[in-house]
Amino acid sequence: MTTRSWAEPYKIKMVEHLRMTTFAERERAIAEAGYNTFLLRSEDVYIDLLTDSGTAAMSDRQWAGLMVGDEAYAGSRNFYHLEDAVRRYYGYKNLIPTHQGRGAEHLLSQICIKDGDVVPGNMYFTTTKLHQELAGGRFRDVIIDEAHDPASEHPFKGNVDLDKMRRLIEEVGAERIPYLSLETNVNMAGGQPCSMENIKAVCALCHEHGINVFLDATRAVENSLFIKEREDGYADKTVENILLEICSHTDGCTMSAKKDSLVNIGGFLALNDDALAEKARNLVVIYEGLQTYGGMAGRDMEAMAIGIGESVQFEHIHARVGQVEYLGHKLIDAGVPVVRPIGGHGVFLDAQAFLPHVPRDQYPAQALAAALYVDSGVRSMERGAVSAGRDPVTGENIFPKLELVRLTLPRRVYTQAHMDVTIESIVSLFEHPERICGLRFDYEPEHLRFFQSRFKPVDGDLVLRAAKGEKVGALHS
Ligand code: PLI
Repeated sequence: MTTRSWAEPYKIKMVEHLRMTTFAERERAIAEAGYNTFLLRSEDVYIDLLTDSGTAAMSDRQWAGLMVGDEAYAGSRNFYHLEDAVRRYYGYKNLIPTHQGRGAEHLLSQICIKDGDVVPGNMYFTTTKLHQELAGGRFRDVIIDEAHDPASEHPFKGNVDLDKMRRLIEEVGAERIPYLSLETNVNMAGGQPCSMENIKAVCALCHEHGINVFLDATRAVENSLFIKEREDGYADKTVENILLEICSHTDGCTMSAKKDSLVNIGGFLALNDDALAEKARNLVVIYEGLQTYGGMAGRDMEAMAIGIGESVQFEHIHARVGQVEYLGHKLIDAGVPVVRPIGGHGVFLDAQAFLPHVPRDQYPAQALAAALYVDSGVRSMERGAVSAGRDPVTGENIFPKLELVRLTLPRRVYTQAHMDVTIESIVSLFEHPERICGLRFDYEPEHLRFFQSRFKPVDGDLVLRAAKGEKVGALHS
């Protein structure tokens, strides 16, 4: 039997026009942006694969939900809809809404972490780690080694290494570990999932020692699909049930609803423990807003409640991850080095393998992201040494094993033709990598430097030199 194609379970009702730019315009734009794709104006971008955060297209039902926003300062009906949705799909008892994920991370870090504590996690995430450090904690990576190897085909590269966790408990004592931060579909590892078996085992180990486990549930729905597809015994379970099962092993979660939940803004902290939830409610009113809106408008909470319900539908999540896989497998077929297996929210180029002539301290991933933009107007993001920042104690640059460029797919936004244009641009760069030179810092802010840093090419004015006689950026130059 021949394999049949599948297509998206929606059709397009409204379009947003994109501005086409020339090669020369893009060269100028990236120079003005200090070779940092975060500093580009979105109007100068053709296909925006910077992030899947807050960039989803909402459904007609979500837009309709905006119209029933109850903008009362206290006790908005939309808060109760959201609370029902979180209880139904994630299973946690107490909901504390926040303006986005980092608001929830801030609250959790402040109520749980004491000076000198160690907070383990399955690889770091930028904002999560910074909030832990600002609360007096130190982050410790307990992910399996395979997660740091872009070529490893391990199906669950997000898994926690139980031995690393045991050794940490022995080394510092359980009383110095306020919680384990367990990320589903680990972003910095390439959108790699955890298995249910590992989630169960790591939660049992932590609970045995009185350590809480808080999920970073930002991409837990994508993780649930991978469990369904890859783990024995889950093929016949629904994504909805798998998500509930993941959460049932843990004590609460932080959530950036700007990803899985298909909204442009919003987040929450969810906690089973009433006393801890009370502490969080005391803080949310200081930093975010009243405990029934936490920085969101009533209409935003309604859109999120509806988006959560849509996010667990098999047809949706299958098409979402399927589009990422389409992009990834086409690049693999062309021999482009990418993180394997293809993750849930994006394709991650291995910049060290792509640009072997650019040394680590000339930030190959930053340079490759800039060059891709110049070539075709596709915006991607560095996820390597620039994102990792400096060691808070020594002040030295951290050089993580992974030096990646992330091509992140917004949900329900781009077509297969957009993917094909992206693939052609990357393949053309890969055919002549020597055209791309490294970068050096021109300005480096203190925190989360990847957002605002500025760079200069080490080799003259250009990050991407046209090969002699060849017209690069043929798409719209
Ligand atoms: O951007 P926020 O504040 O809503 O969420 C922070 C955040 C927490 N955890 C994880 C795993 C994230 O991926 C995350 C945000 N990610 C962004 C912005 C991204 O581009 O991946």
